[in-house]
Amino acid sequence: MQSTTTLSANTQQYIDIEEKYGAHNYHPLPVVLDRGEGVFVWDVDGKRYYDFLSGYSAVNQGHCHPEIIKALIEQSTKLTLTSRAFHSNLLGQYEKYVTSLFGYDKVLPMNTGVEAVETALKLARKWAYEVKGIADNNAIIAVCESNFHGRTTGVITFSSDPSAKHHFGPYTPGYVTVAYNDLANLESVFQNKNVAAFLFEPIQGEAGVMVPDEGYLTGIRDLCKEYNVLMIADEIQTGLARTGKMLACDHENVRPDILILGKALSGGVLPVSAVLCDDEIMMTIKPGEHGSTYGGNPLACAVAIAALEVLKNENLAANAQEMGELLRSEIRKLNSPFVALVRGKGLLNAIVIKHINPEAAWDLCLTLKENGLLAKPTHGDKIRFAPPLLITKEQVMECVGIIDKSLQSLA
Ligand code: IF1
Repeated sequence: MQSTTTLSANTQQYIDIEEKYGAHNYHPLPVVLDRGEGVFVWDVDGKRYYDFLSGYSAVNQGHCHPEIIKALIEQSTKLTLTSRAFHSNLLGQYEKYVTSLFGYDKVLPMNTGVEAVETALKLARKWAYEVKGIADNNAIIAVCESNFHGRTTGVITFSSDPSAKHHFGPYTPGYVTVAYNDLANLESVFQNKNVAAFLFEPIQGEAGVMVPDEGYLTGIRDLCKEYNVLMIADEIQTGLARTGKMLACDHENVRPDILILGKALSGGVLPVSAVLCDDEIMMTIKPGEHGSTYGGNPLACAVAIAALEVLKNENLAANAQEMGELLRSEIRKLNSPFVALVRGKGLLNAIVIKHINPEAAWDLCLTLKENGLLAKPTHGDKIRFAPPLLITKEQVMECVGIIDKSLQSLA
């Protein structure tokens, strides 16, 4: 898999120590970073790169955004954790802020993305039994083929990726898989009265940035309403300005019943996730029935408010929309024989590499790295291009130059 890059002894020593003492659950690009600012990261030898992964879309606001870091530093000297056994002066303030921003009655704060997904699934089941009237233990949640919602034993149950679930069984019952971007299939599954909810990604990230047809989100909304099924949008990756709107669902002016946020909710500073919904759903969970030690901690609240303010104040959704269009059209203009297609929305994009060498996408990423741009291949032939949302036009053009030069050396 490793191809011909020579690494400095300095870089190699960091990689070696990870290799020796860390679990081998990742296969990173051979670059060791020690600093980030805006759209840039620097390696331990001082070389600067454009970051085209943005911490898997957690760093939408750019690395070490001064406003977010200021909130982090100020709050960290005052109070970081109370647990939910006590109140804090920031939790209510954050809850009011985030619910009014997204237009829901209530929020349930968690930490990582997958915890918020698990929270949404638990809410959907409670609602199914206590509001919809499904017989206990009979609720079914519909999910999509090729979904990615995280790594817990519960969530991998309904993954269709063998590497995510092989030998991690036994799996959990209560899920049915539908084809993505297929409303007819969804409606046929909704004939089962025990279907309580439909969990989906407005654009499938891990699957390779699969953008559904226009009208898919509206169609989901209509079907969920018609069949009394909760519409659960996992906007952990697509939300928070990444696709050119505050939420990807905003592209079709659709409001999910349950909204899941994570990643950029903290601008990449610490794990902060959230589930938003109205009282009819949220109030089914009573004290003691769900929670997390760190969920809603005051440090996270301060950081999340700052991170959301940056998205709004810097108009990052509009910039993502504009820069995304520029990036896709400029890459298409390169007319590279090795780029089968470019797809995406806003700054959530992927190219599909077409080459006789099955390692070409990996090799291209190594060349991009040499030329000063970091991106990571997935599923062999796809490369995600998702820079921080504050990237400028000049920077996009410079990156297209790097991509052009790197594609040419692929030959
Ligand atoms: C990894 C991809 C991105 C997510 C959606 C929930 C979660 C994620 C839509 C869970 C997480 C990650 C995790 C990361 C790889 C990554 C990813 F390649 F898998 F698709 F972002 F592009 N819902 N996505 O995308 O959130 O618990 O991780 O906070 O290495 O697993 P988490």
